Amino acid sequence: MSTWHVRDRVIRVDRPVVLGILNVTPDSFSDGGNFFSPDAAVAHATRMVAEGADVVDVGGESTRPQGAVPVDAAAEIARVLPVVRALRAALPELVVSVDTNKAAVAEAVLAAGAHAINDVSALRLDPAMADTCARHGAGVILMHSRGGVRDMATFVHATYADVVDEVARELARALDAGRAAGIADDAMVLDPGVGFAKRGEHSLAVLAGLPRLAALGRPLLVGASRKRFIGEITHVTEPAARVHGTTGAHVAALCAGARLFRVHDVRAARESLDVAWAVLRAGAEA
Ligand code: HH2
Repeated sequence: MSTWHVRDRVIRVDRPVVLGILNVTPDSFSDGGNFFSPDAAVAHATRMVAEGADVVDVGGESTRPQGAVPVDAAAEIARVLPVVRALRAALPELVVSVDTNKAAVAEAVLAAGAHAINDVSALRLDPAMADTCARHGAGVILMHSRGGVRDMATFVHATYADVVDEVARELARALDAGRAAGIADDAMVLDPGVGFAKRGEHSLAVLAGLPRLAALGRPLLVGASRKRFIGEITHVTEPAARVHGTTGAHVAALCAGARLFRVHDVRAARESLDVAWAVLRAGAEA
């Protein structure tokens, strides 16, 4: 059984692990505008934990496909730090990750007790990020992307000969960068970055290609929730209405080797993944 070490906690990856998304951004693609006050954030996190979330992932900067506006570190800290403090005070058992690519933000939230950093640039965009995570013994999600915050969710860098092979090589490079900075192997998990510098066909290919990414030796996390490729297949244009398509993506990803899932609709993810997991286990034991 593999594990994910996040500071003083060990998350057992012997069943699907669900990360509930808590956006404190004005412009995220599916739930932007819910500018969470710390009280509202605690209420939403409490609900997600009751529905089966193992981790809450707090994000203060959107990387949405059209018109993502980078925010500076001070503004991002002003959004996420009060929320991290409130979560740690109100829900001390909860594992908190923070979605950021800036070392200054990581430093502030880790000092306030966050457990993990979810870096959609896989340590690429801020040269101080790896060292910051290493110093705090933080868990790190290394997500594949190309480009900067403004264009990483567009198609300008979506040029691949073999998308699975190239994502594997770029994630291997990120793992090496983490190791070189002193991040423990068991603190890192890998994410193919569905929708990031990937057209629909690329997102499908990396999900189908998860077994090749598993060869890198770390647990795989998938963020498919409500994403564009699901709308392309189902013709559901409203992201918040893509829950059924999301369930399909989750179950397929689980079968292909994903073990951690970053989701908006926690209850749907928890129940569908638990049932799919029980079937897979029964098959493995038969
Ligand atoms: N997707 C988004 C943000 N962070 N982190 C990981 N590890 N994997 C993902 O696939 C991923 C991620 C999407 O970004 P955004 O447009 O900000 O929307 P939301 O946070 O609502 O998913």
